[in-house]
Amino acid sequence: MDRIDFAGVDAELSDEERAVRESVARFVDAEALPLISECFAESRFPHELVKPMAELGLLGSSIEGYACAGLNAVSYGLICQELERCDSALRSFVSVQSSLCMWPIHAYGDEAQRERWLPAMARGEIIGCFGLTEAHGGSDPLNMLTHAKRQGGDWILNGSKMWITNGPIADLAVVWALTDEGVRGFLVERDMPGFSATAIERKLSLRASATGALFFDDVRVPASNLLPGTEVGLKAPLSCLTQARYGIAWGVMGAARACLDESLRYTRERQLFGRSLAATQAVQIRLAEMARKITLGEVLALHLGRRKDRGALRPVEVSMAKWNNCRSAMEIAREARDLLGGAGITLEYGALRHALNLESVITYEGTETIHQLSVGRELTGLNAF
Ligand code: TGC
Ligand code: FAD
Repeated sequence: MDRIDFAGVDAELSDEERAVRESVARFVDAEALPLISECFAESRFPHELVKPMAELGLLGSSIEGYACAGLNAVSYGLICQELERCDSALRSFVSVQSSLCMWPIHAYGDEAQRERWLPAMARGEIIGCFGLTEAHGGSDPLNMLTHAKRQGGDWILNGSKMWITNGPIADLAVVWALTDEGVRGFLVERDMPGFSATAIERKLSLRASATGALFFDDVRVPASNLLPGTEVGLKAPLSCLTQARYGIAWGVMGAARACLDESLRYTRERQLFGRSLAATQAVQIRLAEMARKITLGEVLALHLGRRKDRGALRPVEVSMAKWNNCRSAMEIAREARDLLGGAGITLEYGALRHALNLESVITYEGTETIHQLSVGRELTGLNAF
């Protein structure tokens, strides 16, 4: 079969959504997949892909105006899925740029901030990062130490952020800091005195993504760089996370698809005990299990996308999908690695690279436990955090 589709997901897409998916798929096959193993091996972010991604309209794709594509939520999900079919690092880059930087500037920024940043970010000329997590515990962001104090019309920012995707390559950081009024969002520019970023080296996961730490040492941030529309508190950063987590629910199904496709190719060709490995009952059951998880995950992602486009999506639904789809993708990637035998431990195949990446994906944007506890809170009405 051409494209695995046991629930008729393809037929539920509009022509425009299918066209978006096909154009991203062509880019991934022609330009991204040929680079990715080397980037992973060398721990290098493929910077040369930023411009082509921007030209395809993949940055801030859900935003109307400001040189953005104005696509719907399902199209954004399909973009994430195709990019993560290549590597979680590419989807991470787009998640952060689109959902965690451009989205809050659009939702909570003033018109001058939107005009200044969004078109340049859509063109890939400005790269953004999102600083919420701190070294002493990311699951509980309200526990943050980074703070901003008013001085005249400006703000003086001190503290640090850890595990920041795009941190070492970003021109702009959306930084969440404690103020006397509560948590607020600031736009911190790379060349502001006192701001620095370092790369986190020797990662075993997301090696093709640039991850770093951000440091703020008496950084003077003008009032014009405060996001004025944010309500004070965690609500604004959590609402950004809802956007990105939704994209992850789609994205990881791309990694899972890549693993199933590779397993199918390999087990069909591999001859053991006088027949193709794929002709054994045990292997077919394992492949069918992988297809079952992808089918359920994609149906859930599509359903959420339609609800998002209607404005009906609730954060707890996104928690359920992020948890379910990351767990399924991780199980599929590990299963695929095993089906490849010894060959599965090399970079000639994608399964272990995806499995290693998914260790980060199941942790960032709220660990699996955090999403389970959000679902538990909805079920019981009791807050266990
Ligand atoms: P809680 O009481 O739940 O909520 C406070 C207020 O916020 C509202 N809210 C949300 N609004 C929009 N979207 C959401 N997802 C929301 N979740 C909550 C909520 O309604 C409430 O509003 P109000 O009016 O009632 O005050 O807040 P809490 O402090 O109890 O939150 C607990 C918890 C654990 C859920 C939260 O702290 C959390 O999500 N922790 C995990 C942190 C996290 O996910 N960090 C991610 C950092 S960024 C990242 O990892 C990027 S990686 C990207 C990549 O490379 O792809
Ligand atoms: P902790 O919060 O210390 O959690 C440790 C363990 O405790 C986990 O298993 C967790 O599930 C568990 N746990 C926590 N609370 C409870 C509880 N109440 N009950 C039971 N178990 C619990 N952050 C950003 O702000 N921006 C980024 O761009 C970004 N990019 C990232 C990229 C990568 C590659 C990685 C790995 C992380 C990134 N993060 C980013 C940080 C990420 O969001 C955090 O790692 C994540 O939120 C978890 O925080 P932590 O690592 O401090 O783990």
